[in-house]
Amino acid sequence: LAEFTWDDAFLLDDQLTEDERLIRDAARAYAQEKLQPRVSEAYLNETTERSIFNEMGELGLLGVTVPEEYGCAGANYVSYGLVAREVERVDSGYRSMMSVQSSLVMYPIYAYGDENQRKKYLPKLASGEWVGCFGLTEPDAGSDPGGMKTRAEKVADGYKLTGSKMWISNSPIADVFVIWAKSAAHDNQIRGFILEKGMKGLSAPKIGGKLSLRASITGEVVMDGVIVPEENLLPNVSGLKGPFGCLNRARYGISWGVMGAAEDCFQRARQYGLDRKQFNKPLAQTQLYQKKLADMLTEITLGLQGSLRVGRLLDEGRMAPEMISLVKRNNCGKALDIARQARDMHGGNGISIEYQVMRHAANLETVNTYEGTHDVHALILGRAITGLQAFF
Ligand code: TGC
Ligand code: FAD
Repeated sequence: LAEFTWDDAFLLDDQLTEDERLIRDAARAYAQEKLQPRVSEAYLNETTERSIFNEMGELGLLGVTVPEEYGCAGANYVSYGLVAREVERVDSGYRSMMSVQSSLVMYPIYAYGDENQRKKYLPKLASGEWVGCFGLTEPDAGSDPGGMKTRAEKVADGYKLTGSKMWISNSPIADVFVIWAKSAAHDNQIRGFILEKGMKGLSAPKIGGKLSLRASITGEVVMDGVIVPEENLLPNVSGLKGPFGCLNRARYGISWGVMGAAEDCFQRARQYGLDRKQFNKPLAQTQLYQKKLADMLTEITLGLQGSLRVGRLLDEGRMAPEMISLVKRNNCGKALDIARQARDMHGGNGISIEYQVMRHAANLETVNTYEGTHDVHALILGRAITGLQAFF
């Protein structure tokens, strides 16, 4: 009989290739040595360190799936998931910074851009010299991005963009903005545009007062007749499948990332229960405490196994978006439950930044909502199961 390893119940490690383990180990070392020591202060003070992009860039953690000729690692989607898990083990906000840059900015420029756009933007985004953001959501169009109001109007040599985007990760510090707008010159179809910091009429004010994801800056994007040259239109995609193609990848990464946050909560709750005694015995020696740990380990193990399977299918070109809805929805919901439980299991200490678990729980409230809410993914699955759409 094999021995049971409580921190890798189904031997996930064994299912990875040597290259995948190397990327995972590099991401883990960076996250634990460089991110973990600064996260509490960043979170409390609501500061986002710009230099994190340069550090991640130097280690090849930005756009890991983009080919090497653009300065990237050219790795597979399982590797990308493993990086997300290690970064989010520290903080969902840091994973947000990484995954927006990788899946929502570099991926569309690579997949939908022309060669000039790829050569101009990808190497600088890969190194972290430039920061990117992705503008889909608007004040009146969140779950229903097809209802967006941002408009692109044809003018000499380009387009004039007018509208505003809301809740945009990285936008106040972004150099490159991938913006989705309805284009009058293309039958009112949604098209992608690359905007650059400093363009006249473009601003990105920070959204303050967030009680979640405080180490990752979020802002609006305001476009007051911004003139965007013709060469900044993403030529190779049209319609909602453009932004959704990016979201598939980011949502998949999130499914791994939240399991990293959940593992951190589980491991901290376990240690706390072993160390803390009440009624003359460790908390971990009570039935209720053990049941909670058993539930956590079960969900984490199944969640990671699900993400690995979807990652392998994505790498084989056999991914259906509904598979991603399934793991994004399940893993976010389960991670949020685990973080709330871990907070409870820490008693009063659980509300302190020092014990980390409440920060994870607060962050996961956002992660459960962005990139398609928990309920929106249920409706995507419900449509696939029944053939009936229940959105409207
Ligand atoms: P629907 O009619 O279903 O589809 C319209 C067109 O899009 C195609 N499509 C997809 N293509 C690729 N991948 C997918 N997952 C796709 N889903 C749909 C579809 O085939 C169709 O193509 P065509 O050629 O026939 O036109 O569209 P709908 O308007 O009914 O959509 C409904 C719904 C709810 C599924 C969708 O709107 C949705 O997913 N809403 C959630 C919105 C969302 O996820 N927003 C995310 C904003 S970005 C963000 O949150 C970043 S946070 C990042 C961070 O900080 O980490
Ligand atoms: P709504 O769509 O108004 O939903 C409110 C509630 O109604 C939810 O519970 C939802 O599930 C429910 N609901 C909606 N429609 C239905 C329905 N048909 N049936 C039943 N229930 C329904 N967006 C970007 O484009 N880029 C980013 O970088 C980005 N970063 C973000 C960072 C943060 C910190 C946050 C909080 C959000 C970010 N978002 C970003 C936006 C995010 O994707 C949206 O908040 C999300 O898609 C939900 O949209 P909404 O907030 O408008 O909520």
